[in-house]
Amino acid sequence: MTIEANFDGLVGPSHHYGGLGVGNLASLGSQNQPSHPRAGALQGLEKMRTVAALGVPQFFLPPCRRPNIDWLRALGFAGSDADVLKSVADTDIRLLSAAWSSAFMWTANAATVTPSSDSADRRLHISVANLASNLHRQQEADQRHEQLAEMFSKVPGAVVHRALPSAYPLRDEGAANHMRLSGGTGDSDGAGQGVHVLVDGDAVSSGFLGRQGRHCSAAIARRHGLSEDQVFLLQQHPDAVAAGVFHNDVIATSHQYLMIHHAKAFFDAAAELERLDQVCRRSFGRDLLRVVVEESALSLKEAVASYLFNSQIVTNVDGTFTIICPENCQAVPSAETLIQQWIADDRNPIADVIYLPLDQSMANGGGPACLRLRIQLTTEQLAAIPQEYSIDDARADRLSRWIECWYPETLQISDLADLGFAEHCWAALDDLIK
Ligand code: SUG
Repeated sequence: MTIEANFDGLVGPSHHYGGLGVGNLASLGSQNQPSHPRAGALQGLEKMRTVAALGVPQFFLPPCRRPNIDWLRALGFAGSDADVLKSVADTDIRLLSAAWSSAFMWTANAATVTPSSDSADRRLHISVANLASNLHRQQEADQRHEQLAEMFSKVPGAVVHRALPSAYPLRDEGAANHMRLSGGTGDSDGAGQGVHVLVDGDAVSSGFLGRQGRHCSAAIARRHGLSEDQVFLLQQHPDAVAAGVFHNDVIATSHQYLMIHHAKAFFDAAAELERLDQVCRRSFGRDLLRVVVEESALSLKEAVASYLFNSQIVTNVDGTFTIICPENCQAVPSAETLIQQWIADDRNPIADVIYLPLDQSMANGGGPACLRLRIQLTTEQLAAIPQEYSIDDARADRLSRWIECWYPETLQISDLADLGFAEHCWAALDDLIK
């Protein structure tokens, strides 16, 4: 029996809008706007509560330590901590923003996962992402490895791999470019193995390349012991990348045997998608329900504006699915129409929709699915995750009090030069992890 658990990143106290996300239109559009860290963290927590209330195991990952003064020192800034902050603020505001980044909150980018049921050695493989495309995100890899290695240290069969070398052809954005398809929750440790789709951005011939390299996809599949016929290496459509689709999870989604993707999600993939349908049928003894959304039903522009594909799909206790959508979907009529069509369609397991306000994350290009990493675990593995990271009402209440106590209501980039605020953020983390 395999159970899907969700691991969400807590939004950090220095959540702000630095305009740093490569190819990410929302991030670029919000640059230098005041942010609301307290509201952002409470919105993320509310999503965790919602998922837990549906009966899905929910965990949180604590924020990374920011500002990252060591990183700034490695870039040549010297003196006391106050000197370092002042000179970076005077020299390059983007570096200051990067050192304070709260982008670790989007844990879909933290790692790629292969459950024990799918790997040749029957181990649970977790590969931390190098996030090499972005100045502000590459710093996450080491701290994330430490965090996940500790969290999974007692989990039977788990191996947490270090990030791939930080080279551009190996750029890796984790599960945001990975879809694991399976026959259903209960059957993946038996006959039916998961089928894995890894999507890279190497098909773009000029300008900005997508954030995942094909070499990365192939390396992850090898390292995780996936057999060739279980793996599909697809490419993002260049038109989608140009329209602001900086990760596959902005244009495609999947949960178990349901895969929903835009007609322009993949480049030159008709034959591979046909093979995918056949391999899934063979692997899990049922058809993959592949729903293709045509441009006439939802344009690429509307897909990016609504973030419909970044909705989070979870299994309800009765086996039906709930789709958790960002409120933006309600403002885009064609997205709303599609959601209602899926719910009304008897073949589609989506039975319900929940809309969540996530405007603080959304303004930086992060929807519900960006905020979580899915890990499929056996019951034995699930029981070995330290309980202090598990979300139930009591823990959510405690986290909510911690956020109210430590997080500023409003933050401007100019506040990031202040050593007092840096010390406040470090103390907040010490208070959480003590
Ligand atoms: O990497 N935004 C993130 C959003 C990540 C969304 N994740 C998924 N689609 N899975 C990014 O672009 C903005 C930070 C800033 O501009 O301050 C940022 O990093």
